Amino acid sequence: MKITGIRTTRVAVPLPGPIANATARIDTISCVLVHLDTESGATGEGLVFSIRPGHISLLEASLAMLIPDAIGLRVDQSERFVTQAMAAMSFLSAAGAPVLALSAIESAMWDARGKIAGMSVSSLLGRSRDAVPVYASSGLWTNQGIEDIVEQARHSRDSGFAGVKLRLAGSPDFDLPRLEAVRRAIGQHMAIMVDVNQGMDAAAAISLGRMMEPYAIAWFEEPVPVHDPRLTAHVKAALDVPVAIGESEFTHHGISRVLTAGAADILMPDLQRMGGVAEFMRAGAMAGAAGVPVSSHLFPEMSLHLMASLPNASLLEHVDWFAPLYREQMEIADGHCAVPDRPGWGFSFDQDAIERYSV
Ligand code: SMN
Ligand code: MG
Repeated sequence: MKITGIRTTRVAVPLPGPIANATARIDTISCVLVHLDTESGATGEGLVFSIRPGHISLLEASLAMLIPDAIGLRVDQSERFVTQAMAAMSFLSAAGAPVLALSAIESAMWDARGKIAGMSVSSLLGRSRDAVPVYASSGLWTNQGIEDIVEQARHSRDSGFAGVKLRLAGSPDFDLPRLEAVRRAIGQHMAIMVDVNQGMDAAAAISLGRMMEPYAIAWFEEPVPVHDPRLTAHVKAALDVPVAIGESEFTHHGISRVLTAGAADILMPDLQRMGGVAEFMRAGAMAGAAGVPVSSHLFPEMSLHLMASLPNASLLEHVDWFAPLYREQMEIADGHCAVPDRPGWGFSFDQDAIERYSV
């Protein structure tokens, strides 16, 4: 059960075309894949990701720093690994690239543990459900025209998603006709989330939030900069539409600040910024204690298992960005994604894809 080695591979998955939100433009999904070898012969898999190819060297260097601390541990000692690694990186900070790298190793330990036990990660955690409500987040970007986003939203509805996320630019003149068109195209029963990626100030966000009230949105995501969650709490208090934040926080300590500030109607922890599975579940439990539902951020193939376990889970965010790297594909129908029973994550890296996308 001991970890005998950890290999890393750099991959770049090109998107069909560039995508843009209020604060970023993305054309490549850059990842470092982690293969964790064990003396049992089972290999655990995890990954780190950035929207910026230039971050990959930093992520690789962070992995190289952490790998010696993991080798020789048993795969069931992930909490010990995390505690030691967090202590070792504390001179830098408990945030940024080292936490992302830590998450990839910890996640690979869970995958290996599941494969050795013959159980899925969700089964190891204790399942609450065998299918998780899911919304489509791969489309509806600010650099797409209105016909395009309407067509994509209809396609998501017809593909079995329970909702779609519309990226806002942060200007009512631009955003409201798009929101109206998407609502009209998909009907009243499907959820629409809107996300402005911290691109507004509080007064403008409150004003736009009020204008969006007639469209019955599921949530308004990251309306303002998140450095101080009290600013989001201020916006949330002024609005009837639910506010979602959490994806930019690191570890359960960041989530704790968000919850303490009363800044989230919906909490969106991100597996890699949490620093792995255990921290994600800790953040989820803290949200549960505060009466706040959880919607995972990115990494759908892995987050699916965490959302299957959390009693207070709401919707899984689905992006198709990582799918080309995996052999197995997510099964979506009737607004839900099925939770696989296959051991570990139940999604394994495709060797041909790794070679194709390797850089
Ligand atoms: C998002 C995440 C990652 C890259 C671009 C945009 C977005 C989301 O905030 O919530 O999916
Ligand atoms: Mg977001």
